[in-house]
Amino acid sequence: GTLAKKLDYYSQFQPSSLTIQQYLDFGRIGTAANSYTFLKNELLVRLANIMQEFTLLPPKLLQMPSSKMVSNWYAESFEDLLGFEASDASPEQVARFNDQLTVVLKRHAHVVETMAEGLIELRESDGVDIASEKGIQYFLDRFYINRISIRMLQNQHLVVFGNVLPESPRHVGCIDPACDVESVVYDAFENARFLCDRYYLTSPSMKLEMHNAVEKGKPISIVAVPSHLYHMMFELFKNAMRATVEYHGVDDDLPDIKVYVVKGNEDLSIKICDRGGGVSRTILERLYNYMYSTAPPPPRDGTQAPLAGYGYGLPLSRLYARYFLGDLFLVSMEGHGTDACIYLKAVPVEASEVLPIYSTSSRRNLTMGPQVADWSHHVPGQGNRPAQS
Ligand code: W6P
Repeated sequence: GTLAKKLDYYSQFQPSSLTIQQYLDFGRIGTAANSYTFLKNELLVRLANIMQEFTLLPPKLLQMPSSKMVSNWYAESFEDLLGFEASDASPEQVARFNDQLTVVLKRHAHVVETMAEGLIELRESDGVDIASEKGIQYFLDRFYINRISIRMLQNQHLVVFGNVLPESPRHVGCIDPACDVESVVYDAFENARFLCDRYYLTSPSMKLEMHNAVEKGKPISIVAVPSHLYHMMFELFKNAMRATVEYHGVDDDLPDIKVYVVKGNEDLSIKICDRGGGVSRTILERLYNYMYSTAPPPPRDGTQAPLAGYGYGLPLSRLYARYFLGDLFLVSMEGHGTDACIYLKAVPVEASEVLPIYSTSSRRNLTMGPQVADWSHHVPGQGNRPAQS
């Protein structure tokens, strides 16, 4: 029908990636009318690009009730926004648009949990082969970074031109032009520590070292979305604390979690080092895997949820880092401890959105069947397998 035609149309356009600087400039000197005109098109483009990929998921996953719900939310929102295609940028239309954005944000609030339900349903009904698992991993990374970007656009518009209040007078939308990294680190640490104390009745301390290599001796501030940085730090602290307490035991002295924050000319680097015994490389790989990390939600009956369940915390944190061309790595030494590193662009004109594009190559990545191995190695339990053609 017309929806499918519009999807085809809008998915032909590449999303326009913005830099943090552009978000900042637009929030300061842009007009509601311009923002509206850009957004009503850009949201349709970003929605269409990811909705096309959605249809390439394994059919078994698409049939799960939860996946269908998510897919329907996207279709509804796409249709809702199509309603503004031909509208002018009058104050009345802008106001109507803002109300619509609020509805869309709310509709998509629980997409992550609902998709996770879909994966559980799939695993319980059928089990997943390696090829599907790879495809699902590839899709979800793109799907969630697309979602982060769409919510960023909507929030930014609603804070600057709508009636959503900013976090502080300094904020431009959800961007803090002078984000104090030290206070975000402390905030995340204290909140993780609160959970750790409640669960284990003990918690490790933090030793924090800040080094501003650009303006020596000055506090470190960057242009950033503080909530994204907080999300990553909170997640990494919970994991580091859990590993530390479980490895050393609640009755022993706990080694500090060491944190280094360095601002260079190009990068802001953060390293969080725990001595929680580390993990093997096999397990490390699984920490980012949506399929492996999908556990049924913790009981809602008052029994305590574990401190860090390796839900989607790590893969999503890595996406928050990558979203503006940063990254997140874990380096572990099994038997000793783990270092978690976050890199963020320190220069706002270089922090550019990383957005998935629907294309022949994404189609290939999603629909490729199982590939024949082109490296030989021993697979435990399977002996030496006969060569395949
Ligand atoms: C661990 C496993 C982990 C994940 C993320 C951050 C820190 C740590 N420490 O042992």
